Amino acid sequence: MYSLKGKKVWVAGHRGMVGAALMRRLASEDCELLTVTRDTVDLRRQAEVEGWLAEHRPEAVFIPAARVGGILANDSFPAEFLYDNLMIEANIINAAWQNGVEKLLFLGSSCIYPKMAEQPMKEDALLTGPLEPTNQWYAVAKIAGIKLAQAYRRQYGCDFISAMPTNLYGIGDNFDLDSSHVLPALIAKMHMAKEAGDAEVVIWGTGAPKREFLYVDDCADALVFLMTHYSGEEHVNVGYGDDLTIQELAQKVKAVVGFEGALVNDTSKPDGTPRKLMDSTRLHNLGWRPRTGLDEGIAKVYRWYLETGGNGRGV
Ligand code: GFB
Repeated sequence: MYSLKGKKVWVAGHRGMVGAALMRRLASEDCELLTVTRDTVDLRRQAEVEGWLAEHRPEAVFIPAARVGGILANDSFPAEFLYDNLMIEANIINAAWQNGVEKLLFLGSSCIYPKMAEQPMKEDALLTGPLEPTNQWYAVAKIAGIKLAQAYRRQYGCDFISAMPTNLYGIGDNFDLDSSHVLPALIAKMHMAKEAGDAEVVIWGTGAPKREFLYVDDCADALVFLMTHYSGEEHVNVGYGDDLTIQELAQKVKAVVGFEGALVNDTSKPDGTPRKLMDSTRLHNLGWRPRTGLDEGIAKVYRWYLETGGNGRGV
């Protein structure tokens, strides 16, 4: 439906895990990739975003740029998770309209759905109930982003769409234990415990919550697929199709890393949403499927972690 061939394509947030995966995926499309670093344009500053878009005039825009983090970071920095994400998406979407961007894809998150949403969660579960308190700030910002894309489509006829990925993981992830998501945290914790010969590793919460994990390069492939095959007001779920408990995930990571000690639960830490499995039927019906299984994905990330230390310096 929309061809990227010969187009100027801006990946806003190209250094993040999803942005970097999009850059890898788009390298095989016949398009010109535009990027800008934070030193040049702070996406939270309207004048900087407007000036950059007016000068560089991208034809297509992906917005993986966001302040992101795991359950503790979301719960600890509500102001930044709400303000930064609202500003980033509002600045880019409005400036994209002003500058005649042909197609824009906004990226949200599965936490936009109510805490107790029926499982698997369909797109129409949005705004049907209260949000999970630990990440309500981030969720409200992402819901506003969906609504912005819809509003510019309705009022100005802009071809702006939204994709809602499930929990993502992959190379380029954040391994900092205070701000990371669970999968990279477990890799880092178990690796360090193995190296130190520790007897146990702490798992936050009860280990009972269930999560669905999608490998980031599969997500990037789905985003390019939606950019080129989907045009509509409704956001589209981007999931893997299966979930598992945090305890089961910890066992998988333990096996890949080769940690032989015990797993201990710290129930003073929050569990968050009990379950958030996406219903990705809409995306599947459009013709897209994920490729990377969870075991294969964890092994890839651990290899990358060993090579880079998760920060480019080596372990
Ligand atoms: O990945 P995670 O931080 O985010 O946590 P959410 C998922 C589950 O893993 C929670 C547990 O039940 C955590 O308590 N967990 C166990 C751990 N050990 C650890 C650990 O060492 N580190 C971390 N981080 N978790 C986020 C939202 O929710 O998901 C964001 O806060 C966003 O807004 C993102 O939506 C995708 O899945 O709970």
